[in-house]
Amino acid sequence: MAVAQTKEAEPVVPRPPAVELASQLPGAEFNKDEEFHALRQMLLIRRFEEKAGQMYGMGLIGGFCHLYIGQEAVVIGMQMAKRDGDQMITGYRDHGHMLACGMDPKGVMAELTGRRGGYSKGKGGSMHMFSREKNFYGGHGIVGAPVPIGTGLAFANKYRGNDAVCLTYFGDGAANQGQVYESFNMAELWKLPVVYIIENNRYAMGTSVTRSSAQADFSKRGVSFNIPGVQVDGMDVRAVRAAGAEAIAWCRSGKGPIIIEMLTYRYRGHSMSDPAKYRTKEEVDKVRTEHDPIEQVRARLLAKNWASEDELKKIDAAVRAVVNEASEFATTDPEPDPSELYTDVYR
Ligand SMILES: Cc1ncc(C[n+]2csc(CCOP(=O)(O)OP(=O)(O)O)c2C)c(N)n1
Ligand SMILES: [Mg+2]
Repeated sequence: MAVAQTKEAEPVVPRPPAVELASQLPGAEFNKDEEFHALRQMLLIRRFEEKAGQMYGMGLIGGFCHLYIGQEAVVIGMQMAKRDGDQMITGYRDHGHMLACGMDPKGVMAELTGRRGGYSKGKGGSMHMFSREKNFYGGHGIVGAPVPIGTGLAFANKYRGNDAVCLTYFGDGAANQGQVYESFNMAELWKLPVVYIIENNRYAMGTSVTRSSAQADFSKRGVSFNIPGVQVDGMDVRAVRAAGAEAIAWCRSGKGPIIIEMLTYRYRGHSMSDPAKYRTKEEVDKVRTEHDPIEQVRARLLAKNWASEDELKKIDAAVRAVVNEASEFATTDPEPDPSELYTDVYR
């Protein structure tokens, strides 16, 4: 009996009609400052990741490197909704999350190239960076691992009686893991302040959601545990911010965990070594031309006469300068001394 039949491909960025999308909620619109802020932040991630991809191609970055291009609105919208003191944790597609929480692009890029000035002194690489200062708890190569750890961070918040919320990010593939549901159970049982953000980019490595997931509406994955969920257009930074603000307020008021499924898309392969032959070029092009999160902001700024093409070009140039400075640092900073092999390790 064949059990692993491929279902019909679903439309790009599916939006089941039964689900209320956050972009339709009042308060989803951005003012001028917010539009500019979102544009700069998302561009920083986009240009940083493009540069990282180039540097990987030149052999300057080794190991694994998972780019976040296409998904920028998710982390930036959530960042705009959170407040200082709230924590963030994610998997290996993590450069965008680090930049979003204000980590220095130089330190992130230098970690990718394995240099002393990197966030893990050049010894961790793409998937292993942390910043206690920015409340960023990694950076985890193990699929699903951020979920119990993020739940533990939320437990600590409750135990300590602070009112911080932990934003716990994971993918559609990770959402099929057992440890996720053990975490859900504890989080609801103890009413922990954790927002579970499922970044549904429609693929786990080369496997599409429709081939791998019995319940592909991830906002419903908390039903057995009484955890509410909402499905959000993760390509629209305004929708993300609006849903994020509601979810964070829910947690902060002591109501327990909540799930946000972000409908998003990654433009590049799973990692730099993935030629992405499991999907068509047309599929990628369709999302890029119709849903790109950065283009959406640019178009609104122009339509509202809040910016001219020239001003937008200047913003892009300024962001590129920051990224170039980071790559310059990451290629001139020395590698760690060999004696560092024996530091920061458990024996
Ligand atoms: C426990 C574990 N199993 C398998 C892997 C290999 N692996 C790395 S990424 C990945 C797919 C995860 O996909 P998803 O959760 O959708 O995240 P995305 O890569 O799309 O951001 C797999 C299976 C791993 N790193 N850890
Ligand atoms: Mg995925």
